[in-house]
Amino acid sequence: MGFNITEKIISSHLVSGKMEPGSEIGLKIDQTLTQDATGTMAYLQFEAMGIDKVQTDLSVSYVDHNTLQMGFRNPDDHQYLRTVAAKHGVVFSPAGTGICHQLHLENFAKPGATLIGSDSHTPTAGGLGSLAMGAGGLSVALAMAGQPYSIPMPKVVKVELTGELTGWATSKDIILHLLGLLTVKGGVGKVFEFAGEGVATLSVPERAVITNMGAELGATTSIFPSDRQTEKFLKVMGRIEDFSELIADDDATYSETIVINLSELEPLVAQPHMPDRVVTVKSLAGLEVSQAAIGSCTNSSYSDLKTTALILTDHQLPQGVDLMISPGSKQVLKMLASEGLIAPLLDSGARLLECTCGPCIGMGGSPVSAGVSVRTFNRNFEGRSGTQDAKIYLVSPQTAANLALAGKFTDPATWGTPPAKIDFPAEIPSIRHLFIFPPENGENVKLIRGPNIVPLESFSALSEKITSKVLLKVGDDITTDHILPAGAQITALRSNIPAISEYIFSRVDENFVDRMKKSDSGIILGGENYGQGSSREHAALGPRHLGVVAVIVKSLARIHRANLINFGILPLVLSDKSDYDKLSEGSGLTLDTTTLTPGGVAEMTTTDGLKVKVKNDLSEKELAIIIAGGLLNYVGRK
Ligand code: MIC
Ligand code: SF4
Repeated sequence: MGFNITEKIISSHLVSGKMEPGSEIGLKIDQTLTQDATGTMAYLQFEAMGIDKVQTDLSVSYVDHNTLQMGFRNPDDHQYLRTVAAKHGVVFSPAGTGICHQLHLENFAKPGATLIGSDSHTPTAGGLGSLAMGAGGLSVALAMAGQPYSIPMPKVVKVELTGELTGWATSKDIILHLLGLLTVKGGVGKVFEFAGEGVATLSVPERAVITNMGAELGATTSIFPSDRQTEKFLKVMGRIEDFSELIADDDATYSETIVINLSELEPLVAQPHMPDRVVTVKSLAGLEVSQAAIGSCTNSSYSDLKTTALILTDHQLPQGVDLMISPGSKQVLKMLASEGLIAPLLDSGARLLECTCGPCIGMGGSPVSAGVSVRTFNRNFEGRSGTQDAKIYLVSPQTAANLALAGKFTDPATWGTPPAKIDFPAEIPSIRHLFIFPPENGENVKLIRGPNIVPLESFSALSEKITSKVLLKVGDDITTDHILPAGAQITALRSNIPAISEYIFSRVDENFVDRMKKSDSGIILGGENYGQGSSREHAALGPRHLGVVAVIVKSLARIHRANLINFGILPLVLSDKSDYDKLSEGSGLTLDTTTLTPGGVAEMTTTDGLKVKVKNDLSEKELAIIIAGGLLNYVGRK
């Protein structure tokens, strides 16, 4: 029987386990990436493993999240990242060079390679045929140390694209359509593999929009074949030697097939506050818009911004509409500049921001109170923009530009004729001083740790008996942005766990941290899809620092589950979901942890004698990691 693309890459990287859906597999990792907000922890953890040089083919450290330099914190982080990269053989991408996923796609991603990154949108590189997954920083550190990456063998879903995009529909609308269909929980344990005649009509950057936002489905990753489009992209990027064809065998099988007719798609929008609340743009006609933002790792490519410039040419934004544009990389910016496309952007009244994550992670650009902001980003969680009551709508660049010009939602039928699809120029202007490549031998590189870099904490092993209380009860779809909010002030503390822990659940319940401090330990009770969203391991490290010993939920998101295990917090799932209603904040619970078995069911007892059955889907190794008090204890600190 033939292989699909996912199976081909997995089989050529399989170090342990069987390729049967659900069973744990270990994969050799060819490339890693980190970004600054998760990177400082990842490199501190890598240092703790005592390895001189990264063992991967390529590891890159990007600085794109915390680029505001208001005070010493972020600059200290950047300096540490630069020196630790040089010391251990990691390529360094300084602030302003671009957004990690856009840069990785342009410069380093390879068809057929495995990539893990300490950022949930690492699957962007799947647009070029990499098997690219988001992971916690510690998992990335371990891969840099040469250890395999463990995941449950995913199911592979075939997404067959028929027809061709027409009118104002874009690849963003393809992924918004899928999100509307499957919801933010729909991709758990799955890889979405794209196939069908429609694939050939999409360029690599268009494919990357889809694989990027596949993360919002909760998917392990998404992937496109490597074909003529891939070859063309790599050629333009001056990397033709990285090209190899990668397509599914004719007799490949899939766990299910979803068919999308591209010709039927129209502009779509995800409404506040979840990326799966998808409706047509025209259905919202009349809704006033006060802000628009074009950029982020989802939609900041050359073609996205050139289309934007063409739409804005000879038009003026209405007064009171703020349009922010952040190019994905200096390369994109230079391409736009060399074609004279910056002038129409500026003349329209738009603002040009740095080539960074910027407003996507709440680093400036917050909307006005209760404002409506249309953004080409991938997340619209409540409060993430920095304005708690703002309403964020996720759209394509084409839609954002048109709505900004109108100052309100309008029917795409009134937008006129869309600009022709943008092709790459045959040649791109060369750009120097992008990356800092490490020396062959980093032995003499001096590591610089400013005061913002706080040493790692050691955690104790799991105790044999847990006697604790539910100190917080939350509902379904709790995101890591709820657990640890984004925003400049908080994100600047990513290298300082004691300080950042003060913000755990701060926007959900301002007394949670106080309650934790008054108790020796605590338990969090959650609903479905707990911990969805970002890969930030601080959403596990912070709770662990405060004394959280277990989270008991209806279901868990993949990366957050792995982060909980990495830091020795028990991820437990209620066997009977109705027990959720029987427990409340303050419920006392005991658990004899010696009764835990991999994949087994254990019994917890409440102080009123109620028995609550909890299952775990832990492998033997994962349970051993938790018992050791986390992954660093398990692998041994040097
Ligand atoms: C995000 O989009 O939420 C982030 C910021 O890029 C995160 C990583 C982080 O919190 O540092 C992600 O998606 O993993
Ligand atoms: Fe940056 Fe936003 Fe992309 Fe996260 S989703 S990597 S914050 S641009």
